[in-house]
Amino acid sequence: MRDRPSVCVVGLGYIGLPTAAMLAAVGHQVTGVDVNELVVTTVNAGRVHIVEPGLADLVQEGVRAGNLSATSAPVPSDVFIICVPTPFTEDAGMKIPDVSYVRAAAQSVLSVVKPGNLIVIESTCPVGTTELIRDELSGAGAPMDRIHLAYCPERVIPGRILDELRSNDRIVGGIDAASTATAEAFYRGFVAGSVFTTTSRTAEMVKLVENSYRDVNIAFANEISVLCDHLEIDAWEVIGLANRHPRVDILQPGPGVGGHCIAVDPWFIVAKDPETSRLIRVAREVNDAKTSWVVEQVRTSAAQLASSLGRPARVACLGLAYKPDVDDLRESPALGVATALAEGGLEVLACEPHLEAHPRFALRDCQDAIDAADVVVILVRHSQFAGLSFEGKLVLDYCGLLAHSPMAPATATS
Ligand code: SAJ
Repeated sequence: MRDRPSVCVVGLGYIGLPTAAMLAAVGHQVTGVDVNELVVTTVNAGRVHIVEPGLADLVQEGVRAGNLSATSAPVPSDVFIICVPTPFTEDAGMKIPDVSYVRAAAQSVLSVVKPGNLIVIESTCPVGTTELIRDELSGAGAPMDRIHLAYCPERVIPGRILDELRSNDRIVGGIDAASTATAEAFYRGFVAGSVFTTTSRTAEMVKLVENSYRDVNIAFANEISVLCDHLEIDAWEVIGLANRHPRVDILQPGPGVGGHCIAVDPWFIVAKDPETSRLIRVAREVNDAKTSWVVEQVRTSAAQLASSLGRPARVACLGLAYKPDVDDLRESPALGVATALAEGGLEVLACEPHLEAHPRFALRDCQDAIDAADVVVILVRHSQFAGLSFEGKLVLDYCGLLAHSPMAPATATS
């Protein structure tokens, strides 16, 4: 393969577009493919349809330099990277992964892929998907003994995607040794971190294990927070002090776990082997239950306040995004809380500094929302919320914005 192979990125979403723009910036000729015509037109105009620091400039520069363009079907290239979503269907309380987009993306490459080319799947997939794709492409007549196919999970965190695309270590697992070696050489061309090689099945499992690990650890923090509430102890103080132990590092409680990764990927393990993945499943349930618990707490406080005010309490919800300092609402527990409160009949004054507008809520300036509210519910620890005044308000802080951190050196006694 050439030094800077041409690349076709299938799927221009949260991962695909930054990947395409970054590869164009380091000198690859990149074509992005998306089924959504609006996305194709937007990218070809040098603009972006998602918010990610640095992305707008990189896309604009790639298009201007002629290294990046978008189209609605794959074009002949040396490398094809599949970055389409893996949605899920619900069945008996379980989320079952749906790899139909990955399969369709692989089939769409068939008409242009040639011997010696490399196809990489980066979408999160249940174990065995890369082998399934090999069998399907082979069944459709592709010479899979001469086409390289590998799985290389994306590991980037929204908010720092462009940095992490190059700095993170990568795991590459081919369907055979030649595929692994070809994919390894490709990633080594632009990754500053290490590139580790393994089988496709192992690489698929590594991705699911990483996100399940984080989910289980957040569940522990969320369980501690509810326990502390029952015991009338400050959970933030407990966690901060426990974390002063050299081998303890508890994560932060919150109103639940959102985003399209950590709240979803653990189910890809559970769906494969429910009997054996009990801890992973319970963690999912604990994190989902935390959102309902927050809703109930706010409702109870609002009802108590209403009886003393003699009118319904107004509730300000600070933050709708799934985590701090992003505009992303996918699977957002904060949005879930605000929606449940509004659906339950409460007047919700919503504030989300990262969004101009929201279809359900008339977004307010944060300080205005606080001033007009009786109860203030802090749901996301956005940096913009530092410095707001909550004087005279009942504040329910579910993400530790106002917590006194025992982590600060000034409070340590040894
Ligand atoms: N959260 C907490 N407490 C914490 C940390 C996070 O409640 O201490 C919540 C967040 O508020 C959010 C959710 O968890 O609602 C997930 O946020 P996150 O920052 O942990 O992760 P994501 O979903 O933005 O990105 C994760 C990352 N995975 C890991 O850290 C193992 C990222 O590296 C993956 O690339 C990404 O999933 C993905 O695409 O799979």
